[in-house]
Amino acid sequence: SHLSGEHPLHSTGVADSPMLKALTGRQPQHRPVWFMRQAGRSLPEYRAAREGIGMLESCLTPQLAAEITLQPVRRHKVDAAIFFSDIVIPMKLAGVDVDIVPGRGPVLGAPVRTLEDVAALPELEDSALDPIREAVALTVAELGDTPLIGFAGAPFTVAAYMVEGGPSRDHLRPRTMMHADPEAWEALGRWAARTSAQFLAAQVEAGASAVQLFDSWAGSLGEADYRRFVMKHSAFALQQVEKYGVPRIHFGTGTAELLPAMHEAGADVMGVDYRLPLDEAERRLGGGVPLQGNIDPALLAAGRTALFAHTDRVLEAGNAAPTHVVNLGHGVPPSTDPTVLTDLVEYIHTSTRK
Ligand code: 1CP
Repeated sequence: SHLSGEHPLHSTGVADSPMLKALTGRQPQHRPVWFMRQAGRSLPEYRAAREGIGMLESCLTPQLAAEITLQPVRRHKVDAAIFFSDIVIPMKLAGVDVDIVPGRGPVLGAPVRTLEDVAALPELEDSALDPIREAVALTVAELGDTPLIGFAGAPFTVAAYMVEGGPSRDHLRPRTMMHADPEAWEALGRWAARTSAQFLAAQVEAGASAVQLFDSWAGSLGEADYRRFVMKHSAFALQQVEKYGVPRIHFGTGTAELLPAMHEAGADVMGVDYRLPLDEAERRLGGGVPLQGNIDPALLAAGRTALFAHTDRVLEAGNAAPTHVVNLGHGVPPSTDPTVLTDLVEYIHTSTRK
């Protein structure tokens, strides 16, 4: 095996947890649930732990990253932890000038727009990932039978920040670059794919039992551009972790038209955003694909009655898939009342228990 003897996936507690069962198409004891951005500003204990400490520093301090990863598992009894980090961490560890600006997101010192810019990018040294390995090891030591999900940004989403130099709405510059300078785009896509693959591998080797590739902004692409300029880079990142045998989830927002291509890129489970009902997603995928999703984050603030009625519809639509991991259609909004999330987990567990 490509995993050490002590890897959590070798324990039956993790391997037969509801989360791992659902991710591998086996019927779980109850429908597993976790939330994208479950660690973060919705939790008072997160705000306390982060007091006076920058986002990147928090991610690179192993004890703190482990503690923040564990907080939502303790509080909400979710079926999986997601490693507390960020899609720009591999870039940072490679030596790229990047910071996460409060209230804004990742911002680069200098955008990457030409072939020369790409050629000047530093390579990620494997040893630079040691704080990540240490944080993952500390986390899984505390998690018991709850699996840890490792993640990385997909090459397009990562490259979108690099080319824009920061967050943007339409990702015009990277979409222009593909066509205007395909050679530079290709080189950047390969850099981002290698770097994301290394980040994923480090988390899996240190104890993550599943991975999620976040192509959050892929929905800004048409299918033709996705297939021509993006898919092979995501496929590379997914292929690099295939040898570990951990389930690979592939998620993006606004990707209703891209689901089959994103699945073909090499995913085992498809994440679906809140815009497309899961039964329709399953139909577009041709059946047989485990799904993850897709409670509308807006419903978290709509009151329990509306939220649980909406959840019932999501659970019902999820029956169209061989197995279903419940999640939101995108991240937990920072303003969310955390007691709503705790109650939602309990509601899902009780109403789906076999
Ligand atoms: O001050 C803060 O608390 C910073 C807010 C924050 C947090 C909590 C950022 C900045 N990143 C994170 C953690 C994070 N980022 C996780 C942790 C685990 C969890 O889900 O609980 C994960 C998986 C990410 C991944 C990430 N970062 C994505 C993909 C997921 C998604 O939400 O689509 C993206 C697009 C980013 C970029 C990013 N980092 C931070 C922000 C605010 C953003 C988005 C900026 C934008 O709108 O473009």
